[in-house]
Amino acid sequence: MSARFLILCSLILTLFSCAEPQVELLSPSIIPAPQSLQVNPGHFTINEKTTLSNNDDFTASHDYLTTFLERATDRTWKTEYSETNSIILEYDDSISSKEGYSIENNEQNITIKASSDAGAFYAVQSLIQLMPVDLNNITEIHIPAVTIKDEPRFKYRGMHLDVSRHMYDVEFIKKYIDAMAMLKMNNFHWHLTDDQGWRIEIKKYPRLQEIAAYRDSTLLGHYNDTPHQYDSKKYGGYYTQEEVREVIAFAKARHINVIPEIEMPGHAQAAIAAYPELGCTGENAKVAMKWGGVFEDIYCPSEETFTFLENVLDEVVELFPSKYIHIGGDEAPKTQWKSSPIAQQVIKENGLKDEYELQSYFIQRMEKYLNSKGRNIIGWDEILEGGLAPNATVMSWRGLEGAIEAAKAGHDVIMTPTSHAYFDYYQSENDDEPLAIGGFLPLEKVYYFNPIPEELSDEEATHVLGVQGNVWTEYMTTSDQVEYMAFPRMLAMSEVAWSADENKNYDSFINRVEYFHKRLDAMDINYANHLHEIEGKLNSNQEYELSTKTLGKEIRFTTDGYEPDSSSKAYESPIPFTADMTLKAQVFDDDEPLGRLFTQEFLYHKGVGATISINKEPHKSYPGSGAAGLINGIKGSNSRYGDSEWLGFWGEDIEIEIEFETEVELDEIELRFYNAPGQWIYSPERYEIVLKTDFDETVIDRMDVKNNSNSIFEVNHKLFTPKAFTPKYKKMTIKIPNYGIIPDGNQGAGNKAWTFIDEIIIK
Ligand code: TNX
Repeated sequence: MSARFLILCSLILTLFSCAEPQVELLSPSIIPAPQSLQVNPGHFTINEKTTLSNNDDFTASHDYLTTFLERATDRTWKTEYSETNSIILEYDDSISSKEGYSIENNEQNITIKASSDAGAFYAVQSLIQLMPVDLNNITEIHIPAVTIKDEPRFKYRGMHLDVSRHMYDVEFIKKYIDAMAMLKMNNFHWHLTDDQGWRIEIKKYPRLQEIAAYRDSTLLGHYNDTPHQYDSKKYGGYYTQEEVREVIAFAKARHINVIPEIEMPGHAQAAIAAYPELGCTGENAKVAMKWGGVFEDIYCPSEETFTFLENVLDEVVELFPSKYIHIGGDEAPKTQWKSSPIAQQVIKENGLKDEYELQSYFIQRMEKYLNSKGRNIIGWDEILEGGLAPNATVMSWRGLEGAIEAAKAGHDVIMTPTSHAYFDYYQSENDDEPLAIGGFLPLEKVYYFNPIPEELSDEEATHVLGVQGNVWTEYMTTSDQVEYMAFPRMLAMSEVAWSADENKNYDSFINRVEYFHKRLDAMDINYANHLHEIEGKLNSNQEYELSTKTLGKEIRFTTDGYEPDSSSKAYESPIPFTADMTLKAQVFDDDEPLGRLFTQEFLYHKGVGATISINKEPHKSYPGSGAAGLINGIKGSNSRYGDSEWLGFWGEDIEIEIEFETEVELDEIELRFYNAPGQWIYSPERYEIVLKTDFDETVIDRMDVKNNSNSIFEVNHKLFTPKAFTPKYKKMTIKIPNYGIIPDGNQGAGNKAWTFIDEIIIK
């Protein structure tokens, strides 16, 4: 709309309505949600005359916007000032947050204000998200009139990527960084070295490129599938220093800092394979070919090792301008140090108590070196063990405890707990999800992550720099797979990192994500879409409730085994469960089915509706649906022990008591246990079932139960009852001792095992 037309309009507006052509405007759906956004009447139109004006303060933001506009409008944009029809980037030092900005967008101009280029850059990201996704073949871009005032909640907003387990080309790394920029994230944590491959060129040590960068073979399938099988293919590669520079420059142009991670003293098997003298055993290790385990090979704390690491870090520091250098520190097994004369000598000479203090000595020494170069270290939370290095920032991954301890001691922390930030975990309970490491972290759980632990005072909480999503790539062989696991969870994490807590609303987020799919499609990102899926839960009246996250759609269902279609019954109220049944349901948008078919089997066995209690509470992280869930007629998933059915107990002996409403005859009892040694979960080796009538007890005692199955272990007991007399049982007790301590040679050796149980099927 021209300015003259506008003036004319406003003159006559009170008398006549203006015959302005109707413009379809998007309702703004920015991710991460801004602090405040007000939609005003009208819109701004970018046409062939629109100009872009900049003051000299903003370079990256201006360049990014120019490139975007040139692509979108297929013309060159010179920077020039004009009073109207202009996109204006303006310096405003009254904006106190350096990453904050405002956008005032009206019929005349779009005015972006910020007090730094970073703020202006984030304004540009918001502005782009106010435009339609598809800008092809349109001559004018209409942008709704808005007033936005925005600034981030946290100053550290990160995404991590493991390129050791699998490696991705530079083009992909840039794509990942570009998506981060769109989501206003500002730190890319590049996990460059690990047991399975060293991925950064270090000129002084050519064997890192020749040997450490390649493994001979790779584990096939999941670590829990035994016996292990391998693909017998050489795999690997590394980023040259030139490529690293290219990535850093690309990120810098998007206000993203790149933090390299060089792992020490553990996760060092690849480096030790190249230079065996760095290890403690003198034996020739090979670059690791499998995952799941913590590898025993560890850097020996010799002067030779320290020189090596210092030389490596010299090249790293030269390449990376980042204030932070990540030096790992996680999962450093102490076995080799215990029997190494060199390690023991260092312990003695430095008056250290044990190998934990040696780990701390190691990290502190490297910290001192990096501090002398003007850099600070980040380490995983294990660096707390044996004493924290004085200036270290802690990345808390095993839970929040590490972060709490470090923040209380006055250290900065970054929150990245497995429970909310591990994007290598499954995001859906569907059995046909692509193979993943395990766990269960749906979008909503990421979204509702609260990074400030209650245990911290306001003062201590200022040490929480921010949050980060981690993408460990053991099971992500391709960049497509990385995208599938990272999106849309990265969107949720961006909102955790950026948006004010009081502005967070999952329903609003989901609607924005739905629209965002178009944006991700345009970027050719292979996101996972679980939005139109159905969730079900049994309520306390033994009725099944269905729900879906997307609004304004219908759920249709059947209970006869047939797939629902647009004429099937619409779900309006909970479905009673009074007999065996198969429930199938699907979301429909009018006649069109969306998402995937939901199927739930119900087994109406004799335990359903009985009274149940357990002597121990299940672990907080794996509560299933409580004791009642063990006899609710729904079996736990075959592949997600973190679902709403399985109950997990850590190291505890449990005793379950079931009391039937009336006395019942029993034919068969089936118990189901989960078994995943890779995740420390062991089905029990013995258990006892006691059946009680009013005057008698029958004991079924099973010892030395051998379990050779993977994942689910089902045991079935048929009860032989004499013909003449059929006992009726009132109560039943099941005693399940924990498996005990995990034996040597296994994942988690020395720790207590987990017991997972679901559905006691009583017939
Ligand atoms: C633990 S998180 C690791 C990684 C694995 C990851 C898999 C951390 C510091 N160490 O080496 O890839 O679990 O989820």
